[in-house]
Amino acid sequence: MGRLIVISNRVSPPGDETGASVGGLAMALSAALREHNGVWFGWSGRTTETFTGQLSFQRGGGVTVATVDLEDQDRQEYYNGYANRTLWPLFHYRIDLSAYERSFDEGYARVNARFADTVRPLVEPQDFIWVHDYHLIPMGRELRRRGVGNRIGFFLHIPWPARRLFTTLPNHRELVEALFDYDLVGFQSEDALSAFHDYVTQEAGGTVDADGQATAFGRTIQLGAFPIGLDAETFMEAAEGEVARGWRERMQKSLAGRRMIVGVDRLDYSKGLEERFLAYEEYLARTPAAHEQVFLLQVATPSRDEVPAYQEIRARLDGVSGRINGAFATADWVPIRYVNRSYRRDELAGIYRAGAIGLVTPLRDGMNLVAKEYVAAQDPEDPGVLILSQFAGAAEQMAEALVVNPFSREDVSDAIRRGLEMPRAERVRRWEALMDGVRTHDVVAWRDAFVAALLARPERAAG
Ligand code: GDG
Repeated sequence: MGRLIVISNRVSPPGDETGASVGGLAMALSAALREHNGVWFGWSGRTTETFTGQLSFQRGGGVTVATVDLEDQDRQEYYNGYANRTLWPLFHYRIDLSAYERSFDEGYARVNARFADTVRPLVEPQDFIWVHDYHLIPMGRELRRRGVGNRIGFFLHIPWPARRLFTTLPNHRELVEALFDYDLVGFQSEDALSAFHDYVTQEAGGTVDADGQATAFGRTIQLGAFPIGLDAETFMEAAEGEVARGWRERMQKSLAGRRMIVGVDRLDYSKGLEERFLAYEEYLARTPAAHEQVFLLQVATPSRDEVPAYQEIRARLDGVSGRINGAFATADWVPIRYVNRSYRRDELAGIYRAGAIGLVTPLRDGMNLVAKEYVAAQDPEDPGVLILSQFAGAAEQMAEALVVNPFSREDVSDAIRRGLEMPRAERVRRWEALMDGVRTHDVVAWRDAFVAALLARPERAAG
């Protein structure tokens, strides 16, 4: 079998096991590549005045990482523009935030073509290629144009929007047509998959058969749902390590007998942080007995801060958390500890473990790995309770969580009360079922399922 070539916007340097880089994608992919003698290609994160297409290589841990620098204009139009100001909000149902500017389209097309030019010489006949996420939807088409006949799969880490929303995108048809240049297109959830089916059959005039083969634009491809999992083994090892233990003890001390609700997210409007704060406020308003007995620790790691909507959500959260703290705090109790910094993965494991509740309430999320990490970090004898949004892909797999509607303050407030009162036997029973799923459907199972489905596709004649 040939090598696995992974192409994604950003890559993690080899040996980055502490998880200095934030984002589920990075953590999942380094685990997936370790076993496949893989090459991982992407943007270095750096920009230069003019594009040179010069590759830099780093090797380590059985993985070769190849990166290329982009131009400043690429960063603005492709990364901050089309990827994060057009597609990200649209795919997370925020058409109010989605910007449709032609310069963004051009930047997106340009960078996909540049990536394809740069990666093309690395591709050998036996290799198979796995492209990741919304930044690189046209990559398959660009590679085909350059004569790549190898098997190419695409995986979307974020939701696929409902058809009526998706058609607000001016070039929606072109984007979907480009997906038909892959051999396999994978989604996180059945929900995302069925939204895509809907587009194919209702908008593109195509068909999808019972095995998930879709035909449209004169081509047939395989579709499937491949829910991403945690690098469970490594994460659990980290959770048992010294650093995690140190943080657990440090958190225990700082609880001072109080119970902690914990949230950990990239600071992103899709994560429902403002709604979460307001639901917690509702809980405090309805539950005077909880005052001084409970607090919410929200770690919100700053992200994409060159994009205006991210500056706005950050300012709003400062305002809302400050207002709630002002209204409820006492001389020795602050109801929300709101922290804008990042922690190492093993530190996070210790923090999760100290939380009586893991509060994971995105308004839309492809999967959400934090929900799985919270579960994996719990004490089997005395686990905490996961509260999970029905709009996270993870909800399809984690029915034993307290599943809530994140738009309803009352619903979330009720779940907080229920979680804090839940008897140990019920907590253990729910946790065991959740943990079983986290272990079975881990990142290795995800990779294996995707790769097997890709390799099952017939080979094309070389271009
Ligand atoms: C996208 C999709 C999908 C957070 N703060 C810190 C930190 N994190 C880590 C978490 C977790 C990851 O970042 C976040 O992953 P999520 O899955 O929750 O969300 P996205 O970043 O939006 O990821 C998502 C995912 O891709 C994978 O397909 O699940 O739906 O949106 O691992 O722990 N990590 C560290 N310090 C922090 O402060 N080290």
